[in-house]
Amino acid sequence: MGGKPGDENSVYRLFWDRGSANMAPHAVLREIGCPFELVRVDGAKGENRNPAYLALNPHHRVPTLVDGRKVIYESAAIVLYLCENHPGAGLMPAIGAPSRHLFLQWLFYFTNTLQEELQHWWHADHYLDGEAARAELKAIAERRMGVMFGKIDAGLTAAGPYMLGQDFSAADIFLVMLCRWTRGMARPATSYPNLNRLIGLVTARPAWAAMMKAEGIDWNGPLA
Ligand SMILES: N[C@@H](CCC(=O)N[C@@H](CS)C(=O)NCC(=O)O)C(=O)O
Repeated sequence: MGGKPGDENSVYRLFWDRGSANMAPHAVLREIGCPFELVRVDGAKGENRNPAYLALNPHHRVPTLVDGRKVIYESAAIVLYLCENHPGAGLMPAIGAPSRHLFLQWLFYFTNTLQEELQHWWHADHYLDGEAARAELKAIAERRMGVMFGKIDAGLTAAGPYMLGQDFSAADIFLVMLCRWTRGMARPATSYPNLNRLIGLVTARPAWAAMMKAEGIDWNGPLA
């Protein structure tokens, strides 16, 4: 363990910040059970804009995964990459498997639709000037997420308990990461019964619990 980026023999290094988009890749690494190192990038201290980090990820966001000479960012891409590298972990249906298309559908939906609304809610200041406009954007995002969660919950009634029915996958981990980010909303994801059941199943997994412990967070932690 302990190789540097660029060292072909190094283990995975996940650059992370507490409770951020690294949660899903982090939990996936723990599900896989492979060796990895965590490198904290404390956004509150501006460490995501340090030159060394910007050399890895010029977008100054977490997470970033370093795998030998390869550097990859975007949480859903990292999840997919890890699942592909470790097919034996069974976190993603194989190419040609009956539910492969649904895995891809949900992972992409979560990252480019639901996660985008969460960006509006958490970071309205990135989009608009003025408190009133930001409050309006947050309210619209929350309303739109309510519709999305309602549909996801209804789908889970018809075919749950996981997004792929009986089969747990990394898409569930990704969804539950996003669900935690709703904890400050009037109607958090936990208020949808089938979604809440899925959250319970995922958060009970040792890998999820270990990820939360390592990041020093709990489900209802402060909205920081
Ligand atoms: N689409 C990206 C979003 C990552 C993201 O927004 N990360 C936030 C923390 S959750 C961040 O690093 N923000 C710091 C910044 O934008 O400077 C992903 O899923 O990896």
